[in-house]
Amino acid sequence: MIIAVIMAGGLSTRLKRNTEKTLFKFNNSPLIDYVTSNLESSQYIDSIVAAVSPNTPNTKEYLISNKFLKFDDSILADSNYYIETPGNGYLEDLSYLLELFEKISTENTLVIINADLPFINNNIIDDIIRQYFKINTEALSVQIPVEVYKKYNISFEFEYKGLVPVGLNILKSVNTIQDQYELIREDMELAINLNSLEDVDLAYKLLEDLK
Ligand SMILES: Nc1nc2c(ncn2[C@@H]2O[C@H](COP(=O)(O)OP(=O)(O)OP(=O)(O)O)[C@@H](O)[C@H]2O)c(=O)[nH]1
Ligand SMILES: [Mg+2]
Repeated sequence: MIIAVIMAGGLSTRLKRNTEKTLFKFNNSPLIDYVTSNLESSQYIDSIVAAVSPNTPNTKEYLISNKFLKFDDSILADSNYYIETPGNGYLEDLSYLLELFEKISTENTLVIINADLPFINNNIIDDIIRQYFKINTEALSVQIPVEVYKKYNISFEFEYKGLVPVGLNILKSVNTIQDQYELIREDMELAINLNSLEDVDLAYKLLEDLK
């Protein structure tokens, strides 16, 4: 199975708003809805699991009201689940998730994605999944040249050798160090992640430009 995992348990510190970033409304929709609906339109993704945490209680309630089921120890195709991770940090919670998925099966593929990518679309997601299976490594990390961020004035958290990881990774469902291929793409749709209110302003401008 190909399972999408939406990381949705962060602290939303940089947004400086009294709201969980996942529920922050951009262009009238909560951020998490963009990622969810594009994952639902993917031709490869079988199910979606949103990883909430004690930092995001309202996101959990929101997902429950949107018919996300509580994840236990099995997973059915065409279903959406939420799972409660400890909320100790992205990497810590990712490792927690890998351990949990490993217990279910070591044969699943996990598409780990951030919840703050309002410009993402299902064609990009499917294109990346196709490339992952073509390359045939255990893990894939999507990276965008820093020039793309600079061109659009988009903020980024981390740069290494001129590349910025976008928060879209594909992994096997095993909690071990996995051989990783770095997939370099130039889509501004993947680069636009909303961290601060400045990013939100910029995203509205880009939305106008795209019209
Ligand atoms: N489950 C889980 N998700 C996380 C955690 N940290 C970040 N995320 C999610 O990962 C995605 C990318 O994280 P960030 O953009 O840094 O969001 P954030 O951590 O809420 O915001 P900042 O506090 O400003 O860093 C977001 O969708 C977060 O909700 C965590 O510890 N656990
Ligand atoms: Mg963070």
